[in-house]
Amino acid sequence: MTDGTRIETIANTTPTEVCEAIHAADRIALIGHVTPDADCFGVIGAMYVALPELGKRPFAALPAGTVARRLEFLVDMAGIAPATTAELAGCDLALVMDTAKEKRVNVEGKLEAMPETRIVNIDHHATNTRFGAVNWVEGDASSSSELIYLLIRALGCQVTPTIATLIYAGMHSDTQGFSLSNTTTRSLKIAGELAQAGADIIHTCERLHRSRSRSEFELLKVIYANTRLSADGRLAWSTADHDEIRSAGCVANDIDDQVEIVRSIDGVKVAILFSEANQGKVRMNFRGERGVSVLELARQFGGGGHHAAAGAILDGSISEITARVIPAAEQYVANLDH
Ligand SMILES: [Mn+2]
Repeated sequence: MTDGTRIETIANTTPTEVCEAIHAADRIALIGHVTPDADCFGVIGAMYVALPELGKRPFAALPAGTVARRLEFLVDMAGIAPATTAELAGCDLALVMDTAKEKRVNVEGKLEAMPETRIVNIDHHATNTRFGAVNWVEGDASSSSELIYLLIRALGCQVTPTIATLIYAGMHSDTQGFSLSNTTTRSLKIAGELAQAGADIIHTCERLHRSRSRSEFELLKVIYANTRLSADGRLAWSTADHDEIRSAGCVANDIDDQVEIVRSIDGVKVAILFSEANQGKVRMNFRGERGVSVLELARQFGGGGHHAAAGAILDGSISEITARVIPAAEQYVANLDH
């Protein structure tokens, strides 16, 4: 190359303490968050496949009933056999990944169930509470999968086609196909390296985007039909109550990124999906569009997450919770200065 911008290789930001903790361990628990998404399965799956190369025994925490149908292919691809509570408690190290708070870990009995285990916390949520003995939090990483790619490289493990596919799935999903504001030069470069390593991008994208069940499709119809827009057009929200979710044939695990429907309207700065998969508990997915942060809004209701994508859960019915949250959200968008 003779002119133009110099192309730099990716700097590996993996802290040495993280590699040291893994090298020193024997039995390693792999833990993600409740209602696990593709980023969660990407990191658990990739480490599950990578660790045996270092002579380590991986144990994946995946309590029964927590895998969404749409994402089962990732668990199958990694060949994950979920660990028992006793196996998790017998681990000397746990990698808790993609999980902002201790109480969100997808483990029966939470971390109290494994009191002897050292915790390494690896995450990209800005609100991560740094609950580990070692904490690696990069709030501007596209995904936890992006960090796990760097970790696997730092550990000197091979990036097999299976590992590359799992990591690609996590990155693709958290960036909505490299279309959101968390898409960076680094994430695109890593995506290129994953393609080079043999990631099966076509199959992954087909599973993630073009493999909806009829039930999931029925739920989308409900969410489209229930979408509302504020008078100024800057706030959009939709709802799916317990009966609607059940009538569609869906369960809690099927609520994932349907808020994308709501945010897709031109001019919307804040989008919210209210869903009541578990009766009496309303989950809110907040999305900020066009540079707007929704983190403060989610925090008003005890939630957290990222600037552009956050969540919260409140007790009550959909009508009670929307009556509380919509006025606050309208106020929030009214105060935006752009
Ligand atoms: Mn994530």
